[in-house]
Amino acid sequence: MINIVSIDKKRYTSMAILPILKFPDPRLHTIAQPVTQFDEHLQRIVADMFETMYAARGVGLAATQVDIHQRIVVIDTSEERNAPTVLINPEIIAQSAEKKDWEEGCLSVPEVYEVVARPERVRVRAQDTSGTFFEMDCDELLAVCVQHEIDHLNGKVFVQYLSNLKLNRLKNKIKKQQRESVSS
Ligand code: GNR
Ligand code: NI
Repeated sequence: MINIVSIDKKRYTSMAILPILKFPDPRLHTIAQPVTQFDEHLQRIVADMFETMYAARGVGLAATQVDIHQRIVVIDTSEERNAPTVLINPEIIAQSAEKKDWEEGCLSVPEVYEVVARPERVRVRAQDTSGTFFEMDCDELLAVCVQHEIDHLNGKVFVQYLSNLKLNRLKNKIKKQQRESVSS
């Protein structure tokens, strides 16, 4: 007898932890394309992105970071890690004039934490996995995270907000670490 249930399980329910691109990988500077197909393939990408984000203990992940250049973001800023949020084709439609400093980190720039000033509050418009539009008001870490992730979709990594001096120091430090890890 052919077991259709197990075939379905294989095709639709197994998730995967995807490799995360690391700065200064040039693919991190790709501008992601809008999502136009709200299908099973999209749901698979979203499920894999959640698994990857939770495994890496991140509060957000942009598809760019896993070398998928479509406008897809997953976020969970909850303490309990039980508030998964998907943003497809996200856009900031309003932002506060007030800015706030926040110490940011990034799964694509491991062990680097630097302060970035961004609008304190933003209103974001996005689609869910079925293509339905919604809007969300964000403050605190969620506001920081949404802006950080939309930057990724536009090919921007948070360290690009640093002064040239700091960014060059960081690039040299990463090069040195890479030389050391090759020679050891
Ligand atoms: O896990 C993450 N933490 C974080 C902390 C402060 C500001 C932004 C972030 S996002 C980051 C995950 C990540 O790299 N998303 O792109
Ligand atoms: Ni990041």
